[in-house]
Amino acid sequence: MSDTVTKAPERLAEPIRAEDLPHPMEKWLRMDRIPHIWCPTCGLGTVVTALVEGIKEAQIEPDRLAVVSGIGCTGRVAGYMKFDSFHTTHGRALPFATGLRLSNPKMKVVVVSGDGDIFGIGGNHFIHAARRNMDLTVICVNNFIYAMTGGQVAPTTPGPANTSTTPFGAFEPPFNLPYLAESCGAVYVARWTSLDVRRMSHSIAKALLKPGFSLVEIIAPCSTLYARRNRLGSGLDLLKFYQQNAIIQNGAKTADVGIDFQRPFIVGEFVDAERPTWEELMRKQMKSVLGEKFIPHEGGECSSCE
Ligand SMILES: Cc1ncc(C[n+]2csc(CCOP(=O)(O)OP(=O)(O)O)c2C)c(N)n1
Ligand code: SF4
Ligand SMILES: [Mg+2]
Repeated sequence: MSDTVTKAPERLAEPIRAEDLPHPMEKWLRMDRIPHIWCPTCGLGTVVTALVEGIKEAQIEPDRLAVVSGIGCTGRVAGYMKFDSFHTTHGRALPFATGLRLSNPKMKVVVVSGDGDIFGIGGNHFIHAARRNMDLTVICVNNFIYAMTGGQVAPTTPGPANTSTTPFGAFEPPFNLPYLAESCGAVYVARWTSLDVRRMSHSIAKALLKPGFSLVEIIAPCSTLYARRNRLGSGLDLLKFYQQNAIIQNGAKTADVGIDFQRPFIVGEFVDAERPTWEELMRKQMKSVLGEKFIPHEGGECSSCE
């Protein structure tokens, strides 16, 4: 018989508590604002993770990027992120972001907001920012509803979904957001679900590095209002639905990617085109008229560049 004695594993003096460990996203989040207000299984958490991963992948320094949001549950994203971040008024994230970008063309400006905010009251600003090919990235979290205010019908609600303002079922035709964006002139358009964290991150990185106007639409579960009102189960059940029903078709025609209620839908990278940006056109025009008298505004330096 062997005389080897198997030693019992040494016991740790103190158990490690999760709350004592640094949060892996600490560098990117305003930890003093955590815990966040979002419901369990809401899609917004993975969108924030994907945004951080996308910024890292694009190798953009934190002081070179600003995050702008409108209102609603999605509108809270800006407030949790440790960047120059702005929580603006309903529908006005895009004109605010435009002003920010033009005052400092060295900044990347990303707008993270909801379907109701950007395509309802803010729809006019969206179409003009895309038409101008303004150098902005829009991440629209599409949960098919005005969530924060109690689940009213949104411009994206597919019929016949039940909402608090359509208790007998929605019937207005919803926007197909990638089609709208491409028609108005966006140069990069992609759609993923909040389950596709890696694909979301890659698309966000591409969108951030692409000069001009880009839209990344994220289909995300609203467990508390959309799922509950429509008896679709939990946010987790909606994620399972996405897993089984999101069909990846990169390069699909945007006209074909409209979304019907609880039917299979298309995700992917749809548009990657070239067009002069607003800033390029403006500079060309001014130079052609003013010649050497035109001094382009280059934007300010950030603190780390000094
Ligand atoms: C001028 C104005 N009108 C109405 C509101 C109320 N309001 C706050 S959030 C919201 C809905 C936002 O929906 P969405 O953008 O889809 O965001 P979600 O909560 O779904 O993420 C509305 C109408 C407001 N804040 N300001
Ligand atoms: S109400 Fe809906 S969108 Fe808002 S935090 Fe809860 S699950 Fe998310
Ligand atoms: Mg919404």
